[in-house]
Amino acid sequence: MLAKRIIPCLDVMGGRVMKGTHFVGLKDAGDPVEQAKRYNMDGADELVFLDITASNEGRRTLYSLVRDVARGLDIPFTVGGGIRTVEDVREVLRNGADKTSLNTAAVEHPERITEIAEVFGVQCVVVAIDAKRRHEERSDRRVIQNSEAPFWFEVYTHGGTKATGIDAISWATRAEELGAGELLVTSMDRDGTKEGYDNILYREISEAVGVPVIASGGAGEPKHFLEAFTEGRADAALAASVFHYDSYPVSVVKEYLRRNGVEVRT
Ligand code: 0VR
Repeated sequence: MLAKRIIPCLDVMGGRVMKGTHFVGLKDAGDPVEQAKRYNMDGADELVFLDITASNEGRRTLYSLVRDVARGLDIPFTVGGGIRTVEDVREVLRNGADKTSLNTAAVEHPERITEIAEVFGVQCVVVAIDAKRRHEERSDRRVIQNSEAPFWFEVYTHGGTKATGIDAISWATRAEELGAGELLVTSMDRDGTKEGYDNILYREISEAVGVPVIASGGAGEPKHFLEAFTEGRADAALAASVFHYDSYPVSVVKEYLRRNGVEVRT
């Protein structure tokens, strides 16, 4: 089995790292270049940079900032937010990214996933899925039956502002068929709450696809990472708040995982 990856995420707005809860109430959480260097030194396996307002503002990603962040890194670097075309991908790769993540453009133009994978390879294409639990009845959706009321997972685009009616599990399998090399799945219900990952979401998707699944949203302590790998069967775990505010540095999380039998890189 491959080693599990720990991935800090920089949600960037106006050139600063921002962090909120459930995708709203964003507050300043530091300088992206400084944060990136700190995570690189502290043993992060990869770094994700999301320009979280780009799709909503209809503009492209902040290329110069991407370049400055990339300079301080020697780990794989994924850039997302506002990536729409093959040319956008070329530009972020030219500025130091190793992979790109697409959410809004992938939902609006699914053929882009294939186009980008054909030009740059599937290892470059991360499809980001922002999902939220919905409790109303929909017979055409993958309904999850557990001890609580039944629910399904709906895909959101435009930085969490637009509900699409699309079932997240079906979308995950379609994205894989189209050429996604990896899926970054964010639980909007858990984002910023520090209550733990929505492991039902990751387990459902991990069982439905063959590509690696990155769990995102809700990490608050080392135990949550362990649960994402055991209960959620995720391949990697991404987190923001828990690292930004230094509650638990990456190295501490990795040491905890190692002690609990999870293989992680040093
Ligand atoms: P934590 O729960 O603090 O670890 O956050 C993980 C993850 O949810 C966030 O880093 C991030 O990817 C959420 N994303 C977006 C956003 C937040 C606000 C507005 C937009 C977006 O488009 O991804």
